[in-house]
Amino acid sequence: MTDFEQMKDAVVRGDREASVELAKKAVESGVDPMQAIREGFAQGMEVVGRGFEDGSLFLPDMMLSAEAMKAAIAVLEPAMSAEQAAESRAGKVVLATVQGDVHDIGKNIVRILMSTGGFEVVDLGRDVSVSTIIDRAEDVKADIIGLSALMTTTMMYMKEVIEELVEAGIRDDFKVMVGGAPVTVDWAEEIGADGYAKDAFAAIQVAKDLLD
Ligand code: B1M
Repeated sequence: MTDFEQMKDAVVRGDREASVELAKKAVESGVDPMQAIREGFAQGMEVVGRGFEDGSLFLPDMMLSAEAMKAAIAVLEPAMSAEQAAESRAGKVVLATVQGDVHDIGKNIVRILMSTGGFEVVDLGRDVSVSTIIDRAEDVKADIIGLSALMTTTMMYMKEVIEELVEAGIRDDFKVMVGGAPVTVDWAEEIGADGYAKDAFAAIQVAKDLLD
């Protein structure tokens, strides 16, 4: 197996230690860190993503793989040039579980995968008020506001965020994407969100499409 194939394999197996070792080896031997991510580690996440979608892999597998990939990126990132580091950032996302809702397991997976997908994610946590979400999105100049809700009773705060953005005259400053078990594409359309993702892997693609 080539080094890139080994990187891919380490992520597929969720082997954090092997991922870190391979990333260190890449840095020591002068391999372009971006190439190691694109042709090695990220290829592993693609395999895991497909496995998760077709039901052959499960949540714990996915989390182990995401952690292995994150650990590799942590080793590679300092070796990138300033331009590469900026280039590797696909965009800035402010992410939160909405007001009244403490469910954050799914949101945390979205955070991990979006980070590994190249996004800079500012995670505001759970049970976050509408005003805090908007204030922080403005403060950090986010490209995307990502909202998670797990209850039918809290989904309405997604709508409120969008209404408040409109009221403040800053709706066009951000793309808004929504997700969470009870959230549907119809709901996203109804409240005027820009994107909806059914799971954390889809979230990466949706976010990339929104910024294209
Ligand atoms: Co609660 N809970 N819970 N709960 N809980 C649900 C959501 C519920 C459906 C259970 C049920 O009744 N069948 C129900 C909601 C019913 C409704 O809709 N009204 C419910 C309830 C009622 C409650 C309480 C009110 C219970 C009580 O106290 N009486 C209470 C609520 C407290 C509150 O929020 N104010 C409560 C509390 C809890 C715990 C604290 C015990 C715990 C949460 C722990 C935590 O998150 N830190 C909990 C749990 C674990 C669940 C269930 C069992 C599992 C949720 C979960 O983590 N799923 C849940 C039942 C269920 O969903 N089957 C339930 C795994 C996770 C990986 O999936 O979050 O869907 P999910 O995320 C996915 C996608 O949805 C998507 O990507 C993720 C990964 O692929 N996604 C996004 C999520 N956010 C996204 C954002 C995006 C894009 C994609 O873009 C920005």
